[in-house]
Amino acid sequence: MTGARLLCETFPARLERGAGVPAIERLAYFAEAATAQLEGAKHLVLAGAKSPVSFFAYPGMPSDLVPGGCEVHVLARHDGAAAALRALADEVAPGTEAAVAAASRPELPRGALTSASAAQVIGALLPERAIIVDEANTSGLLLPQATAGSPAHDVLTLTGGAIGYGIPAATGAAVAAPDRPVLCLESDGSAMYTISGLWTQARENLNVTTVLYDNNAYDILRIELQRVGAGSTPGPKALDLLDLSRPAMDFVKIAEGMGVPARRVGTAEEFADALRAAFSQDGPHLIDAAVPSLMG
Ligand SMILES: Cc1ncc(C[n+]2csc(CCOP(=O)(O)OP(=O)(O)O)c2C)c(N)n1
Repeated sequence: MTGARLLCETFPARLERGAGVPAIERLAYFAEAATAQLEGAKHLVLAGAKSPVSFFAYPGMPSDLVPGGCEVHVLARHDGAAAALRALADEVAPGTEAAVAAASRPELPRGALTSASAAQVIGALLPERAIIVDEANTSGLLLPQATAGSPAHDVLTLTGGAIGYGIPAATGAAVAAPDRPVLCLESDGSAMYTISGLWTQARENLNVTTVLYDNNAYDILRIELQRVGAGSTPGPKALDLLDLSRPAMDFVKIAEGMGVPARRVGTAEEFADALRAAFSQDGPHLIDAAVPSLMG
């Protein structure tokens, strides 16, 4: 199948990936990046996916991400998508297997904890057969590269835009797969929607490690506010709406108050220590990861 590429939606419900698994590119969240990924495509074959549109509508930019002149073909709706793809592959490239990702892990970084160094630590330490629930939002942008060659794992993401999915989904995953480590990557604003799920994790002694990306902000909304062209310098009222530091939330106390052991980390080394410890002990843990906002 010369020139064919496998892409999945930006927010797939579940994606298997990692060493030994066919490497499937995720369509990028930001419209410009997604447009670059799709540039030059002559045919877009949809199997269980809808034709891609950008998450936000930006003035003067098309929301439809299909490049001009590209023909869209609906191969299958959700049901039967895998079988339809297999049949298509057998038809156009019989006997060919998809290339799989090679095993490789990032070096453990040192120094300040940022979303980039946190991603490297996760890629370096991810256990076998982990289930990652990804609601890291802006703090998770570099995660796909850092974990591409980690041991095979599943990634669960929210499929729409309603935040607060991460803690309950991780709780459910741990109930459904008690023999697998669950890593919940959760940003502070989203965590607050469903934080009570931590209590369920403690009560049921579930193997969930929550990394709480504590950037004190609704950071993606700060970024999108700039990108939609709502003014290059938003006023103090607009900025205050997107600030989570007044008062600052103490996620260590919140977690401990619900029976989940917790620790705050501010360097890559401390984060690696805390992650190792959490993976090696039964039951839920929360790591309050102090990371800077991407907006500075
Ligand atoms: C249920 C619901 N309420 C509100 C929103 C609007 N919203 C979109 S992103 C976001 C903030 C996300 O902030 P956070 O989880 O801290 O992640 P960050 O952007 O800082 O990485 C909000 C409030 C939403 N998508 N869903």
